[in-house]
Formats: sequence, structure tokens, C-alpha cells
Amino acid sequence: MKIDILSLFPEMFTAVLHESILKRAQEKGQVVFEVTNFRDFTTNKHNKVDDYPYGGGAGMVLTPQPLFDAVKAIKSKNETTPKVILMTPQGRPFTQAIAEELAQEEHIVLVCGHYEGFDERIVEYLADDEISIGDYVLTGGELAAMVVTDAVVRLLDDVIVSDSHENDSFSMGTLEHPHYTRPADYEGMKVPDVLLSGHHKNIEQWRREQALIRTAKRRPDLLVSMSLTDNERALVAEIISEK
Ligand code: 6GU
Repeated sequence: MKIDILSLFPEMFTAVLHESILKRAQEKGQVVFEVTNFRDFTTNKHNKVDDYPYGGGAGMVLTPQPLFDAVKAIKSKNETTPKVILMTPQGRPFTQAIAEELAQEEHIVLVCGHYEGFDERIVEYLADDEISIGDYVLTGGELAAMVVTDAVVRLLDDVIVSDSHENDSFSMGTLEHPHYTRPADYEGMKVPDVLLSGHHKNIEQWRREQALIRTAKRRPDLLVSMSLTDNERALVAEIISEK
């Protein structure tokens, strides 16, 4: 997979893309990152990327020219047709399902805005998609692009042990069950007996129940779109009535 990032602050990405799992994914050849400063594409004398909003008002707006030209340069350099995604609080809310969808793409371009926002012609004619990482406002799209990059790259083949994302929170529709490791008794704080029993069927059932209990307590909104057995539905009803 190729991930292009367009940003006015490319140095912000150095640490994140060159450490840990994202670094390893690149070394393994599962992903290629390219971070480009779109200020380099300005055609005006002072390399200005923004301007005052027509109609007046506070804040500056990113002008179309540098971003259209930067995306054009990416497209002419690559055989693939990338999906162009604007990072903006106006976008569709990012979820694990969207991460899974993007992990299927061969090439994406994440466009990081700053200031008051993008000229609407960028939104309308340049972008294929707009993504937000949550209902709060960041100073720019960089941190959001890092979040999306991290969530997508860890799903690519051979980036992390493959079993470990089947049980991820949200992939199953629920939060994850609790995890324990040695020792079985840490200063009187004990691991649940069932996990030490070696009885795989009981362990599976306990984990499923624990995942449901957590989800019902912390994120009941996630349960709405899940298919549950009659027993699971009864368990969830019980937890919700206890609350
Ligand atoms: Cl993608 N960008 C900015 N600037 N703020 C955000 C965001 C994105 N997602 C949530 N807040």
C-alpha cells in the first residue's frame, strides 16, 4: 500500500512513521509513506497557501491551487489512482470499519488542513472522501492523519500477528474481554479461576460474557447493531437493568 500525506508541517510525521510497528511495516515492504509539503507547490511569490474568506469573517482558508497541483503531481508520479481523503472535523466519523475499508485500497492521499478550513472547491472537486477522528477540534489534520495511518497500517498483511486483530475491540462489535498474565496471584490480586482451568470452552464463554458486560456498561450504543443469542440478550438486559 502507498500512503501519501500532504501537510504544511511534514516534520510532525517523522517520529510516528519511523518507530515501532509503522517502521517495521515499511521495512517489510507492506507500506510506502511519502510526506510532502504542499507549500512547495505554490505558484505565488510569497508561497502563500491561504487567503481571507470571501464574504468576510474570521480565519484563513486554504486556497485551491497548491493542493490541486500537489495531488496532480502525486497522480502523475504513480500508476495507481489514489483515493484522496481530506482530514477535517466535517468528515465522516472514523471507525474500525472505515480503517478496514481503507486497508483494502492500493493508494490513499491524506490531506491535512490548517487554519479555518479548505476552500469548498477542494472538498467538491479534489477530494473523494472526508474523515474526522472525533467531535473535537484540532489545530490541524496532522494528528488525525497519524491516527488513521496507524489504524490502517496495522491491518495490512503480516504487519502484526494475524490472529490478534480478529479479537480487537470493535472488529467483533464489542469492546475486548479483560486480559491477564502471570503471576496468577499478584499480592493477593487474583486471576479469575476459569482462565487457569485449561477448559477452552468455558474460557471462550467467559470471555464472550465479559466482553458483553463491558460493552453494556461502557458502550451500550455498540450493542444496538449487534446480533446476539437469546442468552446474550438476557445477560445484556440484566446488566443494563442493574446499572
Ligand atoms: Cl480530521 N482535523 C481537525 N483539524 N480537527 C479534527 C479532526 C480532523 N478530527 C477531529 N477533529
